[in-house]
Order: sequence, then C-alpha cells, then structure tokens
Amino acid sequence: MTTRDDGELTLFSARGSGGVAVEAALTLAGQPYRLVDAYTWDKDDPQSGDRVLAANPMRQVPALVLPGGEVLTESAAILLWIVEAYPEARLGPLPGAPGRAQLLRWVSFVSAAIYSLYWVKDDPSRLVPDPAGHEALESRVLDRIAECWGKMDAQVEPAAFLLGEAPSVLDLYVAVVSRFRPRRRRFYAVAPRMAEVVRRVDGDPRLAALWAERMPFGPGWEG
Ligand SMILES: N[C@@H](CCC(=O)N[C@@H](CS)C(=O)NCC(=O)O)C(=O)O
Repeated sequence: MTTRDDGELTLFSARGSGGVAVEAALTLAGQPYRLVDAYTWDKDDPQSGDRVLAANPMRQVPALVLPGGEVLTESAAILLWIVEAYPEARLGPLPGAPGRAQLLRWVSFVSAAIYSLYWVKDDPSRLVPDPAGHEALESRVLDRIAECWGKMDAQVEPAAFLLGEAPSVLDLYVAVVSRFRPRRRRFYAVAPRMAEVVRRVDGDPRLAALWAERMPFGPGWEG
C-alpha cells in the first residue's frame, strides 16, 4: 500500500520532456508541486541540467522528491506511484483491479522499449564515436521507436482511452512520449488506434493550460 504524506512534492522536470507526463498526472490528481526545471539536454547551459543531480545521479528528468525526502526517479515508477498515492483521482487501476496487469505492462513497455532509446537518439556519440555513423543510427532508432508504437497499437484494446472509458497515467505517458521524434504524424500512421486516444488527451480541458505552458501545440508540432 502506497502511503502519502501531504507535504510538498518537488518535481524536477523540463518543458518538452517526459516529465510533462508526470506534471499532467499531478495536475489531474489536483496535487500541487514545486517545479524545478532542469534542461538536461541543453549543452549551452549545463548548469540547468545539473540541477537534477540533487535528486538523480543519472542526470535525467523526471525525478520526484517526496515530502519526507525520499526520491523517486524513472517516469514509469513515478506515474505508477501517483496512481496509488491519489486513488481518488482514478488515474489507473489499483493493485488487484481489472486492467492493472495491462497498466503495468504498457507503462513498462513505453519506458523500457521506447523512452530509453532517446539516451542514444539524442546523442549518438554516446555509442558511436564516429560522426559518420550518427545519421544512420538516429534513423534506425527512430524506425525502432515507430515499430514499437505499431506493435503496441496492435495489442492494446482501447475504449475511449487505453484502459477503458477514463484517462489513466498510461494515456498521459503515451500522449507525451509520442510527441518526441519521430513525432506525431508518424505515430498516427503506425498507431492509428492510439492516435484517437492521444488526441483525446491533447484536448482534455483540464490539461489545456499545462500543454500551453509546458508542451505547446506550436506550428509543425506534429512533425
Ligand atoms: N528512464 C528515464 C529516462 C528519462 C530521460 O531520458 N529523460 C530525458 C529528458 S526527456 C533526459 O533527462 N535526458 C538526459 C540524458 O539522458 O542525458 C525515465 O523514464 O525517467
């Protein structure tokens, strides 16, 4: 059983990052949080990204610091924690409830099969020292991401949302991560059933201010 202390949460995140899925979940839960932006990928401002080192030696956002000082890293773990910590928000099936296994399955899949690939996509020199190989590596990583979205789309059984008639953290996670490259236009093509779902999440009026501030639908946002 997840216990909750109603003191202040601190969330290390960044505009346009996977941390925005956590921001969306806390927004739907009606839970205020102190936000610390850390642009971990900004080579021109390394001090910005370094801020998250206070919570995550992996130098990645998101990281959530609970009121007692306990640290949660990993977007999947944070989103699943939110489901249990704010059960009244109904952001996903609780342990033992129907749909719980699929929540665990697909949140883990988005994290492990897709989100983790951005570590190399965003900086191919991490695995391939020769710049001559970077373009091909990036292109293959994007193909793999599209393939993973397609395989997921073929196996989920969405209603209005991926796990039923109400949005869950899984919908928020997919809506945010599918906005990374290869971006939404390709996502819609390979994952037509999830395309309907993410459009519903994009249009949720409770999230309109958050999207505008943290992940705007600017010109060309779909790719
Ligand atoms: N496994 C981590 C991945 C987080 C992640 O890749 N965050 C990106 C921002 S969207 C980041 O901070 N990247 C910087 C880096 O990997 O060096 C999670 O799911 O939270």
